[in-house]
Amino acid sequence: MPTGRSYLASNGVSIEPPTAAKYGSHWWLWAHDVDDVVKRDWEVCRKMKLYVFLPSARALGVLALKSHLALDCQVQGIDLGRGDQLAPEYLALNPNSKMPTLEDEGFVLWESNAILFYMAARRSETGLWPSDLRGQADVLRWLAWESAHWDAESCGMVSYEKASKAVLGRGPPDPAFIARGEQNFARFAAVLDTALRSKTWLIGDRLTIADFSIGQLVPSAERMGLPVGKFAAIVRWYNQLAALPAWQEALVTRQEAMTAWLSQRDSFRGTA
Ligand SMILES: N[C@@H](CCC(=O)N[C@@H](CS)C(=O)NCC(=O)O)C(=O)O
Repeated sequence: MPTGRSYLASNGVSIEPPTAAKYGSHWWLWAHDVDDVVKRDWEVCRKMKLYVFLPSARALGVLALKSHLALDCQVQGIDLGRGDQLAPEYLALNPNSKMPTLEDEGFVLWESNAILFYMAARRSETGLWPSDLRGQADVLRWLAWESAHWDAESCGMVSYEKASKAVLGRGPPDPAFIARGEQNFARFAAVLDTALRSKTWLIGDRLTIADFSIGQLVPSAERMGLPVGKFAAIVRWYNQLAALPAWQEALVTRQEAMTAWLSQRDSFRGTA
């Protein structure tokens, strides 16, 4: 609701919205007083905004969840190869100079698992963030496991060495880190596989954000040569996740973005 702060329309005109006191719950009447451009801009301004490098694995889960929940959320692409994450305006949002970052009417959130939680909790009726204590604890267990082990010590470690370093211009892959990531993958993929043998989804028969969080690294793990196919329960579970229309849509978006990014980079380097 516009409550007194001025609003800069796309045509450069500064508008003082009415205060809540003046229009009360009928604040939207004010919108009828302004032209269409301003109305449209006001809607954009009220939307959530998600900053992502679309080709990245960590963009996949948040993009898929956004579509799955039909959230009104603007996607703002950033280019990690060009260093957008180091721009002062971006650093003011995310001092880690990493993506994804979510902005919602002045509230800024980073860490993909926190973003998944925030989105799912806004649509509590979907149950993607469970309402019962044990369900919540179970999801939190898997989100923590994803951050600490699946991402940082295995899938993420290998893909950082094999792919991200090249994107970010951070030198050649380090074989020692790749070997350690591969060893860790064998250990943690076995844990995940065992957990999934007796269940449809990670916490039982309910789809939750734990599935979105852990599933998002599976396609890049395969691309990085990690032996996902050896783990039958992971393959069965991931195929089920990938069959969700929102997941399909996010995969296509990501693939198109990756192709475009690679051809732009190659033509910039004169190798296309
Ligand atoms: N734990 C973080 C990890 C985020 C992350 O590592 N993002 C990478 C994506 S490739 C990034 O933005 N890297 C940019 C950089 O390190 O400069 C999350 O889940 O959001």
